[in-house]
Amino acid sequence: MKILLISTNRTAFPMPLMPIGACIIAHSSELAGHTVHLLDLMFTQDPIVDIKSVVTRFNPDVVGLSIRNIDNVDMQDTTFFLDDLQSIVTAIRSGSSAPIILGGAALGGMPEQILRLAAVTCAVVGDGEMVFPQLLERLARDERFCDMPGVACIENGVFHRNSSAATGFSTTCTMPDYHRWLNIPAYLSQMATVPIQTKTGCQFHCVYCTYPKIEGSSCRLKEPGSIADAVVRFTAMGLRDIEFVDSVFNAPLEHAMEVCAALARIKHTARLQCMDLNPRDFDDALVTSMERAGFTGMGITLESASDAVLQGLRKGFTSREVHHAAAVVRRHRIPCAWMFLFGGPGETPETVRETLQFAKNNIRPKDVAFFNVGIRIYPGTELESIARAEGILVRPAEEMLAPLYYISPKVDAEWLHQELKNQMNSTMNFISMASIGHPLLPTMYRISHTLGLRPPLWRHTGIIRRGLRLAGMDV
Ligand code: B12
Repeated sequence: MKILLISTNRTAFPMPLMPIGACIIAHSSELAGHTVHLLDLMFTQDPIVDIKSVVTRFNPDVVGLSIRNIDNVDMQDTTFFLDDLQSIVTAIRSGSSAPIILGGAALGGMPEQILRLAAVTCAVVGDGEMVFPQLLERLARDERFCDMPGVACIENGVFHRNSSAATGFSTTCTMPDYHRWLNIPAYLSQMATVPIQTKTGCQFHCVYCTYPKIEGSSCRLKEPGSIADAVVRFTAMGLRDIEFVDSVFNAPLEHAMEVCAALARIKHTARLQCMDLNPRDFDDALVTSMERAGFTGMGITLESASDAVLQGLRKGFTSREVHHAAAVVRRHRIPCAWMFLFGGPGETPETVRETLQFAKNNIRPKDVAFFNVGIRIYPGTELESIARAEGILVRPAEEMLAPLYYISPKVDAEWLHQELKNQMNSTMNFISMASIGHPLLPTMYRISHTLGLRPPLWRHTGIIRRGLRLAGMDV
Protein backbone atom coordinates (compact mmCIF):
# COMPACT_ATOMS: atom_id res chain seq x y z
CA MET A 1 0.00 0.00 0.00
CA LYS A 2 0.99 3.64 -0.32
CA ILE A 3 1.32 5.20 3.13
CA LEU A 4 1.49 8.93 3.69
CA LEU A 5 2.83 9.89 7.12
CA ILE A 6 2.55 13.47 8.29
CA SER A 7 4.53 14.75 11.26
CA THR A 8 2.32 17.61 12.44
CA ASN A 9 4.69 19.24 14.96
CA ARG A 10 5.71 22.78 13.96
CA THR A 11 6.85 24.32 17.20
CA ALA A 12 10.38 25.72 17.15
CA PHE A 13 10.53 26.14 20.95
CA PRO A 14 12.69 25.42 22.80
CA MET A 15 14.09 24.07 19.47
CA PRO A 16 12.70 22.09 16.52
CA LEU A 17 12.75 18.37 17.32
CA MET A 18 13.46 15.62 14.81
CA PRO A 19 10.24 13.55 14.81
CA ILE A 20 11.66 10.22 15.99
CA GLY A 21 8.19 8.65 16.35
CA ALA A 22 7.08 9.44 12.78
CA CYS A 23 10.47 8.27 11.41
CA ILE A 24 10.23 4.97 13.30
CA ILE A 25 6.74 4.41 11.88
CA ALA A 26 7.97 5.26 8.36
CA HIS A 27 10.87 2.82 8.80
CA SER A 28 8.68 -0.03 10.11
CA SER A 29 6.03 0.51 7.40
CA GLU A 30 8.70 0.28 4.73
CA LEU A 31 10.14 -2.89 6.28
CA ALA A 32 6.62 -4.34 6.07
CA GLY A 33 6.71 -3.81 2.29
CA HIS A 34 4.79 -0.54 1.90
CA THR A 35 5.69 2.52 -0.13
CA VAL A 36 6.09 5.40 2.31
CA HIS A 37 6.16 9.17 1.98
CA LEU A 38 6.84 11.24 5.10
CA LEU A 39 5.78 14.89 5.09
CA ASP A 40 7.42 16.76 7.96
CA LEU A 41 5.55 20.03 8.59
CA MET A 42 8.28 21.50 10.83
CA PHE A 43 9.80 23.85 8.26
CA THR A 44 6.98 24.14 5.70
CA GLN A 45 5.76 27.64 4.84
CA ASP A 46 2.15 26.63 4.28
CA PRO A 47 1.25 23.20 5.68
CA ILE A 48 -2.22 23.08 4.14
CA VAL A 49 -0.90 23.77 0.62
CA ASP A 50 1.81 21.11 1.07
CA ILE A 51 -0.64 18.53 2.42
CA LYS A 52 -3.07 19.06 -0.46
CA SER A 53 -0.25 18.87 -2.98
CA VAL A 54 1.25 15.63 -1.60
CA VAL A 55 -2.18 14.00 -1.26
CA THR A 56 -2.90 14.71 -4.95
CA ARG A 57 0.52 13.57 -6.18
CA PHE A 58 0.99 10.51 -3.96
CA ASN A 59 -2.67 9.38 -3.76
CA PRO A 60 -2.19 7.44 -0.48
CA ASP A 61 -4.09 4.30 0.54
CA VAL A 62 -3.65 5.19 4.22
CA VAL A 63 -2.66 8.42 5.97
CA GLY A 64 -0.94 8.40 9.38
CA LEU A 65 -0.75 11.59 11.45
CA SER A 66 1.95 11.82 14.11
CA ILE A 67 0.90 14.17 16.91
CA ARG A 68 3.54 14.95 19.50
CA ASN A 69 2.36 17.96 21.47
CA ILE A 70 -1.03 19.14 22.67
CA ASP A 71 0.21 22.40 24.17
CA ASN A 72 3.38 24.03 25.44
CA VAL A 73 2.63 23.47 29.16
CA ASP A 74 3.25 27.17 29.80
CA MET A 75 0.69 28.54 32.23
CA GLN A 76 1.61 32.18 31.60
CA ASP A 77 1.73 32.02 27.82
CA THR A 78 -0.21 28.98 26.68
CA THR A 79 -0.06 27.76 23.09
CA PHE A 80 -2.57 25.08 22.12
CA PHE A 81 -1.24 23.11 19.15
CA LEU A 82 -4.29 21.07 18.19
CA ASP A 83 -6.27 23.95 16.68
CA ASP A 84 -4.58 23.00 13.40
CA LEU A 85 -5.58 19.34 13.58
CA GLN A 86 -9.05 19.77 12.10
CA SER A 87 -7.75 21.84 9.18
CA ILE A 88 -5.09 19.19 8.50
CA VAL A 89 -7.79 16.49 8.39
CA THR A 90 -9.98 18.68 6.14
CA ALA A 91 -7.02 19.26 3.78
CA ILE A 92 -6.44 15.49 3.52
CA ARG A 93 -10.14 14.83 3.03
CA SER A 94 -10.34 17.40 0.21
CA GLY A 95 -8.24 15.06 -1.97
CA SER A 96 -8.55 11.59 -0.43
CA SER A 97 -10.97 9.28 1.33
CA ALA A 98 -8.14 7.05 2.64
CA PRO A 99 -8.36 5.94 6.29
CA ILE A 100 -6.61 8.40 8.63
CA ILE A 101 -4.77 6.92 11.62
CA LEU A 102 -3.49 9.02 14.52
CA GLY A 103 -0.46 8.25 16.67
CA GLY A 104 2.18 9.98 18.78
CA ALA A 105 2.86 10.94 22.40
CA ALA A 106 -0.15 13.30 22.57
CA LEU A 107 -2.47 10.31 21.97
CA GLY A 108 -1.06 8.48 24.99
CA GLY A 109 -2.23 11.27 27.29
CA MET A 110 -5.67 11.99 25.86
CA PRO A 111 -6.71 9.51 23.15
CA GLU A 112 -10.47 9.95 23.51
CA GLN A 113 -10.41 13.74 23.49
CA ILE A 114 -8.11 13.89 20.44
CA LEU A 115 -10.07 11.24 18.51
CA ARG A 116 -13.29 13.15 19.14
CA LEU A 117 -11.66 16.41 18.02
CA ALA A 118 -10.24 14.98 14.80
CA ALA A 119 -13.03 12.56 13.82
CA VAL A 120 -10.75 10.11 11.96
CA THR A 121 -10.62 6.32 11.51
CA CYS A 122 -8.75 5.32 14.69
CA ALA A 123 -5.61 5.92 16.76
CA VAL A 124 -2.64 3.85 17.83
CA VAL A 125 -1.95 4.49 21.51
CA GLY A 126 1.59 3.72 22.70
CA ASP A 127 4.42 2.26 20.60
CA GLY A 128 3.47 2.08 16.96
CA GLU A 129 6.27 0.16 15.24
CA MET A 130 4.60 -3.24 15.70
CA VAL A 131 0.94 -2.19 15.76
CA PHE A 132 0.88 0.09 12.71
CA PRO A 133 2.07 -2.53 10.18
CA GLN A 134 -0.45 -5.03 11.65
CA LEU A 135 -3.18 -2.42 11.36
CA LEU A 136 -2.20 -1.80 7.73
CA GLU A 137 -2.61 -5.54 7.04
CA ARG A 138 -6.12 -5.49 8.46
CA LEU A 139 -6.97 -2.38 6.44
CA ALA A 140 -5.58 -3.98 3.26
CA ARG A 141 -7.80 -7.03 3.83
CA ASP A 142 -10.75 -4.80 4.77
CA GLU A 143 -10.96 -6.50 8.18
CA ARG A 144 -12.19 -5.16 11.50
CA PHE A 145 -9.43 -3.43 13.51
CA CYS A 146 -11.15 -1.85 16.52
CA ASP A 147 -10.35 -4.94 18.62
CA MET A 148 -6.60 -4.83 17.94
CA PRO A 149 -4.20 -4.41 20.90
CA GLY A 150 -2.84 -0.86 21.00
CA VAL A 151 -5.71 0.57 18.93
CA ALA A 152 -8.33 3.08 20.12
CA CYS A 153 -11.42 4.08 18.19
CA ILE A 154 -14.86 5.54 18.51
CA GLU A 155 -17.68 3.20 17.38
CA ASN A 156 -21.26 4.43 17.43
CA GLY A 157 -20.16 7.34 19.57
CA VAL A 158 -18.52 5.10 22.18
CA PHE A 159 -14.76 5.25 22.82
CA HIS A 160 -12.83 1.95 23.00
CA ARG A 161 -9.19 1.54 23.85
CA ASN A 162 -7.44 -1.83 23.79
CA SER A 163 -4.44 -2.42 26.02
CA SER A 164 -1.15 -2.42 24.15
CA ALA A 165 0.36 -5.02 26.54
CA ALA A 166 0.30 -7.74 23.85
CA THR A 167 1.79 -5.73 21.01
CA GLY A 168 5.35 -7.09 21.16
CA PHE A 169 8.61 -5.19 21.54
CA SER A 170 11.94 -5.28 19.79
CA THR A 171 14.96 -5.15 22.10
CA THR A 172 17.10 -3.75 19.29
CA CYS A 173 17.49 0.02 19.32
CA THR A 174 15.50 1.38 16.37
CA MET A 175 17.61 3.56 14.15
CA PRO A 176 15.56 5.25 11.47
CA ASP A 177 17.51 6.81 8.61
CA TYR A 178 16.80 10.44 9.51
CA HIS A 179 18.58 11.67 6.36
CA ARG A 180 16.07 9.76 4.28
CA TRP A 181 13.00 11.28 5.93
CA LEU A 182 13.96 14.74 7.18
CA ASN A 183 15.59 18.00 6.15
CA ILE A 184 18.63 17.38 8.35
CA PRO A 185 20.55 20.63 7.54
CA ALA A 186 17.51 22.64 8.66
CA TYR A 187 17.34 20.77 11.97
CA LEU A 188 21.10 21.00 12.60
CA SER A 189 21.12 24.74 11.93
CA GLN A 190 18.61 25.03 14.81
CA MET A 191 20.87 22.97 17.07
CA ALA A 192 18.48 20.04 17.17
CA THR A 193 19.81 16.82 18.64
CA VAL A 194 19.39 13.34 17.20
CA PRO A 195 16.96 11.34 19.34
CA ILE A 196 17.56 7.74 20.49
CA GLN A 197 15.57 5.69 23.02
CA THR A 198 17.37 3.23 25.29
CA LYS A 199 14.11 1.94 26.74
CA THR A 200 10.35 2.45 26.74
CA GLY A 201 8.28 2.90 29.87
CA CYS A 202 8.32 4.75 33.17
CA GLN A 203 8.12 3.05 36.57
CA PHE A 204 7.52 6.18 38.65
CA HIS A 205 4.22 7.39 40.09
CA CYS A 206 4.47 11.20 39.97
CA VAL A 207 0.95 12.52 40.54
CA TYR A 208 0.84 14.78 37.49
CA CYS A 209 2.64 12.74 34.88
CA THR A 210 1.39 10.98 31.75
CA TYR A 211 4.60 9.07 30.93
CA PRO A 212 3.30 5.72 32.27
CA LYS A 213 0.11 6.23 30.22
CA ILE A 214 2.12 7.01 27.07
CA GLU A 215 4.87 4.41 27.36
CA GLY A 216 3.55 1.91 29.93
CA SER A 217 4.53 1.61 33.58
CA SER A 218 7.13 -1.13 33.23
CA CYS A 219 10.41 -0.58 31.43
CA ARG A 220 11.17 -2.54 28.28
CA LEU A 221 14.88 -2.27 27.64
CA LYS A 222 16.86 -1.95 24.44
CA GLU A 223 20.01 -4.05 24.18
CA PRO A 224 23.01 -1.81 25.13
CA GLY A 225 25.15 -3.11 22.24
CA SER A 226 22.47 -2.07 19.74
CA ILE A 227 22.43 1.43 21.25
CA ALA A 228 26.21 1.69 20.82
CA ASP A 229 25.81 0.49 17.20
CA ALA A 230 23.21 3.18 16.56
CA VAL A 231 25.53 5.86 17.98
CA VAL A 232 28.39 4.68 15.75
CA ARG A 233 26.18 4.67 12.67
CA PHE A 234 24.70 8.11 13.37
CA THR A 235 28.13 9.65 13.89
CA ALA A 236 29.35 8.03 10.67
CA MET A 237 26.53 9.94 8.95
CA GLY A 238 27.68 13.22 10.51
CA LEU A 239 25.00 13.21 13.23
CA ARG A 240 27.11 13.73 16.34
CA ASP A 241 24.82 15.48 18.82
CA ILE A 242 22.78 12.61 20.15
CA GLU A 243 20.15 12.81 22.88
CA PHE A 244 18.63 9.94 24.82
CA VAL A 245 14.91 10.66 24.96
CA ASP A 246 13.92 8.09 27.59
CA SER A 247 11.33 9.15 30.13
CA VAL A 248 14.04 8.75 32.77
CA PHE A 249 17.55 7.79 31.63
CA ASN A 250 18.87 6.34 34.92
CA ALA A 251 15.96 4.05 35.78
CA PRO A 252 16.66 1.20 35.95
CA LEU A 253 20.17 2.22 36.99
CA GLU A 254 21.84 -1.06 35.96
CA HIS A 255 20.61 -0.61 32.40
CA ALA A 256 21.88 2.98 32.23
CA MET A 257 25.27 1.74 33.50
CA GLU A 258 25.33 -1.01 30.87
CA VAL A 259 24.46 1.48 28.12
CA CYS A 260 27.28 3.77 29.29
CA ALA A 261 29.71 0.84 29.46
CA ALA A 262 28.79 -0.25 25.92
CA LEU A 263 29.34 3.33 24.70
CA ALA A 264 32.67 3.60 26.52
CA ARG A 265 33.90 0.38 24.89
CA ILE A 266 33.45 1.66 21.34
CA LYS A 267 35.27 4.45 19.54
CA HIS A 268 32.85 7.24 18.76
CA THR A 269 32.92 10.99 18.32
CA ALA A 270 29.36 11.66 19.45
CA ARG A 271 28.42 14.32 22.00
CA LEU A 272 25.78 12.66 24.15
CA GLN A 273 23.02 14.18 26.25
CA CYS A 274 20.11 13.04 28.38
CA MET A 275 17.80 15.62 29.89
CA ASP A 276 15.88 13.52 32.38
CA LEU A 277 17.85 12.00 35.24
CA ASN A 278 16.21 11.09 38.54
CA PRO A 279 18.22 12.07 41.65
CA ARG A 280 17.21 8.80 43.34
CA ASP A 281 19.68 6.54 41.55
CA PHE A 282 22.25 9.20 40.82
CA ASP A 283 25.77 8.69 42.14
CA ASP A 284 29.46 9.12 41.33
CA ALA A 285 29.66 5.74 39.61
CA LEU A 286 26.87 6.70 37.20
CA VAL A 287 28.33 10.10 36.34
CA THR A 288 31.82 8.63 35.92
CA SER A 289 30.33 6.08 33.48
CA MET A 290 28.54 8.88 31.67
CA GLU A 291 31.79 10.83 31.36
CA ARG A 292 33.55 7.77 29.94
CA ALA A 293 30.63 7.20 27.57
CA GLY A 294 30.95 10.70 26.08
CA PHE A 295 28.18 12.75 27.71
CA THR A 296 28.49 16.51 27.24
CA GLY A 297 25.22 17.52 28.87
CA MET A 298 22.68 16.16 31.32
CA GLY A 299 19.46 17.28 32.97
CA ILE A 300 18.24 16.41 36.45
CA THR A 301 14.52 16.70 37.10
CA LEU A 302 13.98 17.69 40.71
CA GLU A 303 10.78 19.76 40.49
CA SER A 304 11.39 20.86 44.11
CA ALA A 305 13.95 20.69 46.89
CA SER A 306 11.33 20.71 49.62
CA ASP A 307 10.18 17.45 51.20
CA ALA A 308 6.58 18.61 51.56
CA VAL A 309 6.30 19.26 47.81
CA LEU A 310 8.33 16.20 46.75
CA GLN A 311 5.92 14.14 48.82
CA GLY A 312 2.89 15.98 47.41
CA LEU A 313 4.11 15.23 43.89
CA ARG A 314 4.99 11.61 44.85
CA LYS A 315 8.43 11.96 43.30
CA GLY A 316 9.79 8.92 45.11
CA PHE A 317 12.83 10.79 46.50
CA THR A 318 13.47 13.31 49.25
CA SER A 319 15.53 16.45 49.78
CA ARG A 320 18.35 14.14 50.95
CA GLU A 321 18.72 12.70 47.43
CA VAL A 322 18.38 16.23 46.00
CA HIS A 323 21.34 17.53 48.04
CA HIS A 324 23.31 14.35 47.37
CA ALA A 325 22.78 14.82 43.60
CA ALA A 326 24.10 18.38 43.83
CA ALA A 327 27.22 17.15 45.65
CA VAL A 328 27.78 14.47 42.98
CA VAL A 329 27.39 16.99 40.13
CA ARG A 330 29.99 19.27 41.77
CA ARG A 331 32.56 16.45 41.71
CA HIS A 332 32.25 15.99 37.93
CA ARG A 333 32.59 17.94 34.72
CA ILE A 334 29.39 17.29 32.77
CA PRO A 335 27.33 20.49 32.39
CA CYS A 336 23.99 20.09 34.14
CA ALA A 337 20.50 21.58 33.69
CA TRP A 338 18.29 21.40 36.78
CA MET A 339 14.52 21.28 36.20
CA PHE A 340 12.08 22.76 38.72
CA LEU A 341 8.30 22.83 38.71
CA PHE A 342 6.68 25.18 41.21
CA GLY A 343 3.11 25.13 42.52
CA GLY A 344 2.57 21.42 43.21
CA PRO A 345 0.38 20.04 46.01
CA GLY A 346 1.84 21.17 49.33
CA GLU A 347 3.65 24.22 47.86
CA THR A 348 3.68 27.26 50.19
CA PRO A 349 5.76 30.45 50.22
CA GLU A 350 8.17 28.67 52.61
CA THR A 351 8.66 25.67 50.31
CA VAL A 352 9.23 28.02 47.35
CA ARG A 353 11.94 29.85 49.32
CA GLU A 354 13.49 26.53 50.39
CA THR A 355 13.77 25.37 46.76
CA LEU A 356 15.16 28.71 45.58
CA GLN A 357 17.69 28.66 48.40
CA PHE A 358 18.79 25.20 47.29
CA ALA A 359 19.18 26.44 43.71
CA LYS A 360 21.19 29.51 44.76
CA ASN A 361 23.49 27.56 47.05
CA ASN A 362 24.06 24.47 44.96
CA ILE A 363 23.85 25.15 41.25
CA ARG A 364 27.24 25.86 39.70
CA PRO A 365 27.42 29.17 37.79
CA LYS A 366 28.09 27.30 34.55
CA ASP A 367 25.04 25.09 35.00
CA VAL A 368 21.48 26.21 34.54
CA ALA A 369 18.26 26.12 36.56
CA PHE A 370 15.01 26.00 34.66
CA PHE A 371 11.86 27.14 36.47
CA ASN A 372 8.30 26.37 35.41
CA VAL A 373 5.22 27.40 37.34
CA GLY A 374 1.86 25.61 37.35
CA ILE A 375 1.31 21.96 36.52
CA ARG A 376 -0.67 20.87 33.47
CA ILE A 377 -3.57 18.71 34.68
CA TYR A 378 -4.17 15.62 32.55
CA PRO A 379 -7.25 13.41 32.86
CA GLY A 380 -6.75 10.12 34.67
CA THR A 381 -3.84 11.37 36.80
CA GLU A 382 -3.80 11.62 40.57
CA LEU A 383 -3.42 15.38 40.18
CA GLU A 384 -6.81 15.47 38.47
CA SER A 385 -8.39 13.90 41.57
CA ILE A 386 -6.50 16.28 43.88
CA ALA A 387 -7.57 19.30 41.83
CA ARG A 388 -11.21 18.15 41.83
CA ALA A 389 -11.17 17.48 45.58
CA GLU A 390 -9.72 20.97 46.19
CA GLY A 391 -12.32 22.56 43.91
CA ILE A 392 -9.61 23.85 41.53
CA LEU A 393 -10.92 21.70 38.67
CA VAL A 394 -14.58 21.66 37.72
CA ARG A 395 -14.35 20.91 33.98
CA PRO A 396 -15.35 17.37 32.99
CA ALA A 397 -12.57 15.09 31.64
CA GLU A 398 -13.86 15.47 28.07
CA GLU A 399 -13.01 19.16 28.21
CA MET A 400 -9.45 18.85 29.49
CA LEU A 401 -7.77 19.02 26.08
CA ALA A 402 -7.76 22.80 26.40
CA PRO A 403 -4.87 23.32 28.85
CA LEU A 404 -5.50 23.87 32.53
CA TYR A 405 -3.03 24.06 35.36
CA TYR A 406 -2.72 23.26 39.04
CA ILE A 407 -1.24 25.69 41.54
CA SER A 408 -1.35 24.87 45.21
CA PRO A 409 -4.08 26.93 46.92
CA LYS A 410 -1.52 27.71 49.66
CA VAL A 411 0.58 29.89 47.37
CA ASP A 412 -0.38 33.00 45.42
CA ALA A 413 0.42 32.61 41.70
CA GLU A 414 1.30 36.29 41.23
CA TRP A 415 3.65 36.27 44.20
CA LEU A 416 5.27 33.07 42.94
CA HIS A 417 5.94 34.50 39.46
CA GLN A 418 7.36 37.68 40.98
CA GLU A 419 9.59 35.76 43.39
CA LEU A 420 11.07 33.72 40.52
CA LYS A 421 11.54 36.84 38.42
CA ASN A 422 13.44 38.47 41.29
CA GLN A 423 15.73 35.44 41.53
CA MET A 424 16.29 35.44 37.78
CA ASN A 425 17.19 39.13 37.86
CA SER A 426 20.02 38.45 40.26
CA THR A 427 21.16 35.07 38.95
CA MET A 428 22.00 34.92 35.24
CA ASN A 429 21.98 31.12 34.96
CA PHE A 430 18.34 30.85 36.10
CA ILE A 431 15.75 30.71 33.32
CA SER A 432 12.00 30.30 32.92
CA MET A 433 9.43 29.17 30.35
CA ALA A 434 9.56 32.68 28.87
CA SER A 435 13.30 32.22 28.22
CA ILE A 436 12.86 28.97 26.28
CA GLY A 437 10.02 30.51 24.27
CA HIS A 438 11.90 33.73 23.48
CA PRO A 439 11.24 34.84 19.87
CA LEU A 440 14.98 35.45 19.31
CA LEU A 441 15.88 31.84 20.08
CA PRO A 442 15.78 30.55 16.45
CA THR A 443 18.11 33.39 15.40
CA MET A 444 20.41 32.66 18.33
CA TYR A 445 20.59 29.00 17.29
CA ARG A 446 21.42 29.92 13.71
CA ILE A 447 24.18 32.30 14.78
CA SER A 448 25.57 29.86 17.35
CA HIS A 449 25.58 27.03 14.81
CA THR A 450 27.39 29.23 12.27
CA LEU A 451 29.95 30.17 14.93
CA GLY A 452 30.59 26.48 15.49
CA LEU A 453 28.96 26.21 18.92
CA ARG A 454 27.39 22.82 19.58
CA PRO A 455 24.38 21.74 21.67
CA PRO A 456 23.43 22.18 24.38
CA LEU A 457 23.24 25.95 24.04
CA TRP A 458 22.04 26.27 27.65
CA ARG A 459 25.69 25.83 28.71
CA HIS A 460 26.08 29.48 27.69
CA THR A 461 22.92 30.75 29.42
CA GLY A 462 24.73 33.20 31.72
CA ILE A 463 26.67 34.87 28.88
CA ILE A 464 23.62 34.99 26.59
CA ARG A 465 21.36 36.52 29.24
CA ARG A 466 23.98 39.10 30.21
CA GLY A 467 24.48 40.03 26.54
CA LEU A 468 20.79 40.40 25.82
CA ARG A 469 20.24 42.43 28.97
CA LEU A 470 23.10 44.74 28.01
CA ALA A 471 21.25 45.20 24.69
CA GLY A 472 18.27 46.38 26.74
CA MET A 473 16.14 43.26 26.68
CA ASP A 474 14.21 42.08 29.72
CA VAL A 475 15.29 38.42 29.58
C1 B12 B 1 12.28 13.56 25.41
C2 B12 B 1 11.13 14.55 25.42
C3 B12 B 1 11.43 15.90 25.16
C4 B12 B 1 12.84 16.39 24.78
C5 B12 B 1 13.05 16.05 23.29
C6 B12 B 1 14.49 15.86 22.86
C7 B12 B 1 14.62 15.41 21.43
N1 B12 B 1 15.77 15.63 20.87
O1 B12 B 1 13.72 14.86 20.82
C8 B12 B 1 12.70 17.92 25.08
C9 B12 B 1 13.08 18.13 26.55
C10 B12 B 1 13.53 18.85 24.23
C11 B12 B 1 11.19 18.10 24.95
C12 B12 B 1 10.59 19.31 24.63
C13 B12 B 1 9.21 19.50 24.61
N2 B12 B 1 8.27 18.65 25.05
CO1 B12 B 1 8.64 16.79 25.40
N3 B12 B 1 8.81 14.98 25.75
C14 B12 B 1 9.80 14.12 25.70
C15 B12 B 1 9.35 12.69 26.06
C16 B12 B 1 9.87 12.33 27.45
C17 B12 B 1 9.78 11.61 25.06
C18 B12 B 1 9.42 11.88 23.60
C19 B12 B 1 10.11 10.88 22.70
O2 B12 B 1 11.01 11.22 21.95
N4 B12 B 1 9.71 9.59 22.76
C20 B12 B 1 10.30 8.49 21.99
C21 B12 B 1 9.54 8.24 20.66
C22 B12 B 1 10.08 7.02 19.95
O3 B12 B 1 8.18 8.01 20.96
P1 B12 B 1 7.00 8.78 20.21
O4 B12 B 1 7.44 9.99 19.55
O5 B12 B 1 5.87 8.87 21.16
O6 B12 B 1 6.59 7.72 19.03
C23 B12 B 1 6.03 6.45 19.27
C24 B12 B 1 4.49 6.45 19.43
O7 B12 B 1 3.96 7.65 19.89
C25 B12 B 1 3.97 6.06 18.08
N5 B12 B 1 3.77 7.07 17.04
C26 B12 B 1 4.36 8.26 16.85
N6 B12 B 1 3.92 8.85 15.72
C27 B12 B 1 3.02 8.03 15.17
C28 B12 B 1 2.25 8.15 14.01
C29 B12 B 1 1.38 7.12 13.68
C30 B12 B 1 0.56 7.22 12.43
C31 B12 B 1 1.26 5.97 14.52
C32 B12 B 1 0.33 4.89 14.17
C33 B12 B 1 2.03 5.87 15.68
C34 B12 B 1 2.91 6.88 16.00
O8 B12 B 1 4.98 5.16 17.63
C35 B12 B 1 6.27 5.69 17.96
C36 B12 B 1 7.29 4.59 18.09
O9 B12 B 1 6.89 3.65 19.05
C37 B12 B 1 7.78 12.85 26.04
C38 B12 B 1 7.01 12.04 27.07
C39 B12 B 1 6.92 10.60 26.64
N7 B12 B 1 7.26 9.72 27.52
O10 B12 B 1 6.55 10.30 25.51
C40 B12 B 1 7.59 14.36 26.29
C41 B12 B 1 6.37 15.08 25.68
C42 B12 B 1 6.10 14.55 24.28
N8 B12 B 1 6.78 16.47 25.62
C43 B12 B 1 5.82 17.28 25.88
C44 B12 B 1 5.94 18.70 25.76
C45 B12 B 1 4.73 19.50 26.20
C46 B12 B 1 7.10 19.31 25.30
C47 B12 B 1 7.33 20.80 25.05
C48 B12 B 1 6.17 21.54 24.39
C49 B12 B 1 7.66 21.45 26.41
C50 B12 B 1 8.14 22.88 26.28
N9 B12 B 1 7.26 23.86 26.40
O11 B12 B 1 9.29 23.09 26.05
C51 B12 B 1 8.59 20.79 24.16
C52 B12 B 1 8.24 20.73 22.67
C53 B12 B 1 9.43 20.86 21.77
C54 B12 B 1 9.10 20.68 20.31
N10 B12 B 1 9.79 21.42 19.46
O12 B12 B 1 8.22 19.93 19.94
C55 B12 B 1 4.54 16.56 26.25
C56 B12 B 1 3.44 16.58 25.17
C57 B12 B 1 2.04 16.60 25.79
C58 B12 B 1 1.50 18.00 25.79
N11 B12 B 1 1.01 18.51 26.89
O13 B12 B 1 1.52 18.63 24.80
C59 B12 B 1 5.06 15.14 26.58
C60 B12 B 1 4.10 14.01 26.30
C61 B12 B 1 5.44 15.16 28.09
C62 B12 B 1 4.28 15.48 29.01
N12 B12 B 1 4.23 16.65 29.50
O14 B12 B 1 3.45 14.67 29.30
N13 B12 B 1 10.54 16.94 25.14
